[in-house]
Formats: sequence, C-alpha cells, structure tokens
Amino acid sequence: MSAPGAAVDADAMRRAIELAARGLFTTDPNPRVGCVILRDGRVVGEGWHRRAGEPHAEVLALQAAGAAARGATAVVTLEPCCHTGRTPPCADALIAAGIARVVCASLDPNPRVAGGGIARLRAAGIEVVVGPGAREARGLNPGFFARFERGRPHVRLKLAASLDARTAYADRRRAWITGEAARADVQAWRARSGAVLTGAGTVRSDDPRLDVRLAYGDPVRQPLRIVLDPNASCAPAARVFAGGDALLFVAPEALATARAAHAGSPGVRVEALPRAAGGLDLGAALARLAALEVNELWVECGPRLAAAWIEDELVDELIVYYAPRLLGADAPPLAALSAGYAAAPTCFEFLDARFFGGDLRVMLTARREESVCSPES
Ligand code: AOF
Ligand code: ZN
Repeated sequence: MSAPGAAVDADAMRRAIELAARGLFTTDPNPRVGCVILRDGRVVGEGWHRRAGEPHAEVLALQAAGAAARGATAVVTLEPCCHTGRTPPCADALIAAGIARVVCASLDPNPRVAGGGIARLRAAGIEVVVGPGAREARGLNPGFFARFERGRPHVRLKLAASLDARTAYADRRRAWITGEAARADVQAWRARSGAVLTGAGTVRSDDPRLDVRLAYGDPVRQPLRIVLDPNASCAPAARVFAGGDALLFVAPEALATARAAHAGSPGVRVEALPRAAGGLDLGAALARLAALEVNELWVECGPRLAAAWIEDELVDELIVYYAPRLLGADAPPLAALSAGYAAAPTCFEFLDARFFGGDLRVMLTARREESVCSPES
C-alpha cells in the first residue's frame, strides 16, 4: 500500500471513530461503531451504529453512498459482522454493494464474528486491511472488549473525596463533598455505563437513586442499578429500587428473605452470589454481569466496598473527584484498605487530571505488572 493511500485510510478512520463516538450513550450492549465509504479518496457515505436492534454502521454508510459504493473502500472501526443477530450480516451487505476494499481497526471479539467477517470478505475477493486506529477504536469500547476477552465488564470505581482523602463528613451528615460540575460529570459516566453498582451501606446512609437524570441519547437509556447486600439489609422502599431495572445481589442464605421482600416489585431481580471475605464474591458478580451483557460497570460506593474492589484487583479505572476542603481524621477514608495493602501488587497510573468547577478530577488506570509498580521502573 502506498504512503498517500495509508494517509487517506488514517484520515477516514479518524472520521469513522468520531462517528462511532456519537453512539457513546445509546449502543449498549452493542459496541460503538462508525463507518466511512471512500471513493477515489473522497468520502461518499458515512454511518454509525445508534442502538441495538437498529442497522449497523456499515449498512447506514452503504445506504448513504448508494451506487458510489461499487468499487469503493469501506473504513470501519470494527470488523464487519458475519452473523445474523438483531440485524443481518454486514459482510454480506458490503459484498452485495460491490465494495472492493475494507479497512477495519480491529477484529470483533464476539465469538459469533471473531475473524469470520474478514474471512467472508476475503473469500469474496475483497482486499482487507486490519489495524489502523486500533487503539482508539478499542478505547471507545473498553467494556465490549472486556466482556468477550476477559469474561467481565470494564470496571470504573468512582470516589469523591476531600484533599485529605475523606469521603464523608465526620458527623455523617448527608451533604455533597464535590460541586455540581463534578456531579454532572458523574451523570455522563453513569449514562454510558451498562450498570451502576453500589453497596448496602451507601443505600442505607445516602439512599441514592443511581439513575441518569440528564438527557444522554433520546430516549435516555437507564443503566441497570445493582446493589451488593449480603445480608439483605436494605429497605425495599429504598430509592434505588424504585422506577425499574434493579438487581439485588445477596448471600445464598438471604435469598429467600430478599425475594419475599421484593415480591411486589417486578423491576427488581434478586440473585445470590457466594460470600467472600467480608462481603460477596466480586469476581462472581462480574462474571454474572458479563453474562447479562454489561459492558461498562460504574461503581459508586463507600470505603469498605471500594477497598474490596481495589484489593481484589478488579478495578480497571479509578476516577477520583477531589474537593478543595479538608475533613479531618475523624471522617471516613477514601478506601478502607487493609493494613498490609501497600505490599500488594496493584498500582495505578495517572491518565488525566481536569477541573470540574472547583473540583479536580483525576483518572487512573490499573497497572498490574509488579515491575511497573516498583520505584526503579
Ligand atoms: C458491525 N457493525 O455497527 C456493529 C457491530 O444484534 P446485532 O445484529 O446488532 O449484532 C450485535 C453484534 O454485532 C455485536 O455483539 C458485535 O459483535 C457486532 N456489532 N458489527 O459490523 C456495527 N455494532
Ligand atoms: Zn454488522
């Protein structure tokens, strides 16, 4: 492939990624995918996947290109599918439209596709290039890839704290630590997530709704609301259980009681998880959520559950909002980590720091290899 051709592909892939990002709040559980059709280096059609059940990006881009698709190149952020899911295979649509060349950022990790789309295109005589924009395209769909490649959602743990890393007032009064801009940002993270999870302690002390209250996508897609409540101690009237799709995880021995307590709420599903040190088995929770097609999991919880996620090394991204105030040593900590924790291998790498109103948001990604954590590296 000549250098100018590669530059045209790269530009088109950047555009396809921009298009894919439009589906950030709506495609779940499907991936965000964009597609550009190029004819003699010019864009003749664009498309992006909006919502599961609606056409895939390639089909919309082909529709936009019409007859100009014959002999053209399709640049797409994910391998075109070869299966019939809620919609027919994109590979067949590309072949039928007479596409001559396909550039895709990465393979589709869904086992129903997983290279089969590319094989079908090649068998039809279409040239296929895989790889340009792979990092960015994967970055748009961390949960979709995590679900198929690791059998679990992509986990983001959100914490809000004072400068001295305290997460609530010492007198436990119910008052916000961070300001409105930070809370609006939390709404956007919830809106892109397949599920939002908290613990029984937070439900009892804060009674959060954990829903999306700003318009992201039309209509607003509410994430599944999940509560980890080993002893079934949360009141069935808690706000998190009102208004629909909620999942309550309890320990096996509390299952019957919890099911009886929620018998009158069809929107609340109650399931058991094995117990683990001090709570429920978080790894088992993630496996179950992957089976429920949760791609991105947003965790907002108190210090004990936060510590469990961190100590179990199940956090992929840590998002901390720091408010410019000090709350003192009597206030609860950011995460109630055990005394020996500093020797554990998990550590984080700073990704980004940004102001939201008067608060500072710090984003970190998990680094699990011990060498990365050691001071020499
Ligand atoms: C593509 N282009 O724009 C998307 C793809 O139920 P369906 O028919 O919507 O199929 C969903 C699966 O299709 C999804 O799990 C993923 O493997 C692929 N998504 N593929 O060629 C697209 N959104
Ligand atoms: Zn498709």
